[in-house]
Amino acid sequence: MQIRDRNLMPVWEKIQSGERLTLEDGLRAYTSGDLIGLGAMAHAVQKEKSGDAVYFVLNQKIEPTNVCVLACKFCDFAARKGDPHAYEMTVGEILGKLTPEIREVHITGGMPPDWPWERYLEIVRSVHDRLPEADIKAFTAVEIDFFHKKFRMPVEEVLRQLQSAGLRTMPGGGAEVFSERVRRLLFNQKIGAKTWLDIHRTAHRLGIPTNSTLLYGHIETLEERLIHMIRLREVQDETGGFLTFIPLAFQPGETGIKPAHRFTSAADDLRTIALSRLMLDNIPHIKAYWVMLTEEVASVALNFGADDMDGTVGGEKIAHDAGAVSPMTLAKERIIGLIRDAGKIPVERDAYYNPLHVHQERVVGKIPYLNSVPFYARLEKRDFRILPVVPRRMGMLCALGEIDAGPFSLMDFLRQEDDMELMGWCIATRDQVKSVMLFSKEGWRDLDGRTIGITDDTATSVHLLSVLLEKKYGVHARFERLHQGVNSYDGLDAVLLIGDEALRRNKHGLDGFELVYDLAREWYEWQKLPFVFAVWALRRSLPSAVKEELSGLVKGSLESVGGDFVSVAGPHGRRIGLTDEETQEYLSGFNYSLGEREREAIEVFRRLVPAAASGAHASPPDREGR
Ligand code: V47
Repeated sequence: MQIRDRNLMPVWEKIQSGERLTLEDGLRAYTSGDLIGLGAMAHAVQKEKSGDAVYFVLNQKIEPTNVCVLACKFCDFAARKGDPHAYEMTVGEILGKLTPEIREVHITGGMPPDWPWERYLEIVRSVHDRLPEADIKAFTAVEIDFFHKKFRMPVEEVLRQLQSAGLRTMPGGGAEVFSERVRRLLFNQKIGAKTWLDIHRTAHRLGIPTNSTLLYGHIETLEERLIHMIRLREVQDETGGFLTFIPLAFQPGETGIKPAHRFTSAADDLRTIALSRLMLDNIPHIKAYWVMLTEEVASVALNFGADDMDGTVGGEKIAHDAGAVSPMTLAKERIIGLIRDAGKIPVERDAYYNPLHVHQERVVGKIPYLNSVPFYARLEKRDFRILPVVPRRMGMLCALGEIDAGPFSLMDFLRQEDDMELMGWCIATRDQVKSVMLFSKEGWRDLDGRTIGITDDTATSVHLLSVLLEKKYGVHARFERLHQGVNSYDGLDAVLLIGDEALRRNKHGLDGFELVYDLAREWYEWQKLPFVFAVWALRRSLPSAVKEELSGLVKGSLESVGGDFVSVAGPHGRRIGLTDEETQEYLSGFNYSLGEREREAIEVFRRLVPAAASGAHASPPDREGR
């Protein structure tokens, strides 16, 4: 790590020890002359979260109208009704912009004085009907507040109706800068920080994940930028519903704000990306929005903390009306090229950041939980590209031939046994696991007929739960997929959580769910066997030299760790709130080598779970969800 500025060292030490950065830390980093050192710190954090992946989506922007009742000083997009450049699109014109490959439709625009509520619902419904596979990311908190006031409906009702029409996520626009001073000077008719944050909280509660933004590079101070980030971080602690943070570089445009007629400098853009990654430790992704940054700066930003390029962004107007010099749309191949040039893996995603396609060879999957860290101690420095991805997605990508090796969830391995071979390592428990937990309001036998929220992240744990319920306790419960990306457990009698989230909740509890069951312990008490959650496997068709190299690296990783788990996994543990002793104890509870007892346990599980025995591509036993 190249850090030349000594002032940055205390900040780096805090990051390594899993401590949060304060406003003072942020200011120290922002004002450091060591841009490269700052970037290296942010890049290290980015790699920890996203490995080598950089995400993009095939998306289309729809701005149904530029007619707007507000007159924000920084906005060159808005028009008054009757202005020569004012436009209002019909539903037919909107649908005409959609092409079949699009996976995300981003709808936002002006707020006209005379559109009825039904017109908005019709837009969302029609887009959803035309492209049911695409996720609709629509309406900023400013627009939601406008609907709430104009149509006299509670915010919750506005969101529920849009959700029923097909809205999946919300964009992060309209946040501007959470500073009363700036608001009064630049956008005094717009909602303030509290309303913006409350609307996002409400969306998260309803199972609508959202994005977040900061408009920087005009009259705001560095302190105001950092306070903005800290306020987002606080809400994220409560809800977990923000998917990404997008620093929007101000485009000066025609009407421009007096003190800022210039574009932001590349150095300021990169610093802001790096600071976003460092301050927002709980927001999974940072977006380098090439439309406002330019392609060149966005590409460099992929080594300064950003792991997301937005997408092809067909039809953007807001930034281009304000003088953005970037192209109107980027071809998919161009985005893939930019990401590769930055030394990263291009990963095509949906609006929830689920990976859909990986445009790279020799990719090794990484389960992004604490219990997998020891496998990667030696792997990260070699030629294999690492893609952190939840177990179920790893299985799906493997089935598409887009991941070559990794610790596969047991169910996924069993379904793909013909193409994959075992490598001799696994993630197996001895008796308890601590990170595959059922949080319940009722005891096991009282769960009959009740509703259990299940994670979409893994099939194995869901099948284990199902076997325990039906075959150990003789009860039948209804499974409902948890909303993706947000912690919302309304209306559920029990919740199955896995990975770091389960570990954290195991330590601190989950409000309202008093009973806590460890599924591996339940299995052990019943079968007197370990439980194998995942097995390392690689594609049979790989050249044997590649297979040997990879096996050697995994073996070397485990050997280098020995039993000293804190040396490699301490920082990860601290970041999720575990002491070093707790991390050591947790990881010592696993057996990483696939022995006789583990193989026997796999066979017992296979016999108990019909979907595993048949090798069929059955889905987990859920009834709802996407
Ligand atoms: O809220 C307006 C900003 C935002 C200018 O959620 C300007 O994935 C720069 O939020 N210069 C809308 N910015 C765009 C937005 C967005 C973009 C891409 C992805 C996502 C997402 C969200 O644009 C507005 C405002 O903050 N804006 N005028 C300007 N002259």
